[in-house]
Amino acid sequence: MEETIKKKAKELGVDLVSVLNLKDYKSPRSPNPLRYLSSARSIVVLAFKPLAGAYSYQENTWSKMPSYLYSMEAAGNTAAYHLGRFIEKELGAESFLVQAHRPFEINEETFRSPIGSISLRHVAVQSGLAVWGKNTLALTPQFGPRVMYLGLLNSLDLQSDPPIEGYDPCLTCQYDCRSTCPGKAFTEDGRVLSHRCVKVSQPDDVGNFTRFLTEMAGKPSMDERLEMMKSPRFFRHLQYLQFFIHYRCDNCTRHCPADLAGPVKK
Ligand code: B12
Repeated sequence: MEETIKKKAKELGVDLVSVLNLKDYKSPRSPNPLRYLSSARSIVVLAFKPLAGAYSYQENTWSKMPSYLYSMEAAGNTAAYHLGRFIEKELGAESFLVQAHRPFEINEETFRSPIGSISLRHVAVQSGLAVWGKNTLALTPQFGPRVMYLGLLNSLDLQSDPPIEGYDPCLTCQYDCRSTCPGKAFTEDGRVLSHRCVKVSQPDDVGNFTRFLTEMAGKPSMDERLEMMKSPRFFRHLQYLQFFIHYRCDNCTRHCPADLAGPVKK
């Protein structure tokens, strides 16, 4: 059954696919998966490779996002939806799509450090699709961290794929992702401080828009307030809030040479 699902996933355009039985899923900070699908027993992890244009330059340009998040999210959701329907129609099970990104649940506890319904990095590592990197990303031998993960929780009792062995790209890596992080977001114990990462990587997001509004409210004259509203900064916020997220920093992903490390290549 695992092979049938993987074959179907590949036909639907998925680049990498693996399976994790929920008894092998460990992500202490994440919610209980049964909260999303009461019959859930396994998760199918799907990884999509961005178009080459997303990373063809050393610099991160504003226009990379369609080759990256927008296209992969649209194609990924479509593929995952069809795979979910395949699991339901052909294999008689139930499924739940674990989205790549937003929306995540926002409450008092998580609004400063959001938590996804399922930690896709934990599932990718525990099901042998990737290993943890020093950048806290899930590194695949094929594409390094440059993939987008989605998941399908489902009610089938599938057998987990084994974790990867013999691939530890950070051991010999010359790129110091942690100390060169422009947001100084990495902690000693291997976590990423969300607010520090977001300040640099998503400067147009809602938190920074609030700062913009506070600054504007403090301006003494209407002319100065209007000047702020006619600035590119305001329009960048507006575009971001209309869904067009722009990751202005992605150094830990862009410059990571994990896919060059070998020895596992497919
Ligand atoms: C919320 C979120 C963020 C938040 C918070 C990140 C965080 N601290 O978890 C912010 C906004 C900062 C963020 C930033 C980015 N994100 Co983000 N994010 C998510 C999201 C939606 C949820 C993550 C979550 O639930 N975290 C909370 C819990 C589970 O984390 P945790 O248990 O505390 O684990 C953390 C540490 O303890 C540590 N960790 C845990 N175990 C171990 C073990 C070892 C050995 C090590 C070294 C570390 C480690 O890693 C975790 C990160 O701090 C996921 C999608 C998803 N559903 O998984 C995408 C996701 C993790 N993001 C992703 C990406 C691409 C990014 C960015 C590169 C975006 C960009 N700027 O271009 C940056 C990367 C910053 C970084 N190096 O982490 C990808 C990662 C792909 C990959 N190859 O791993 C994901 C999986 C989205 C996807 N669908 O592909 N993200």
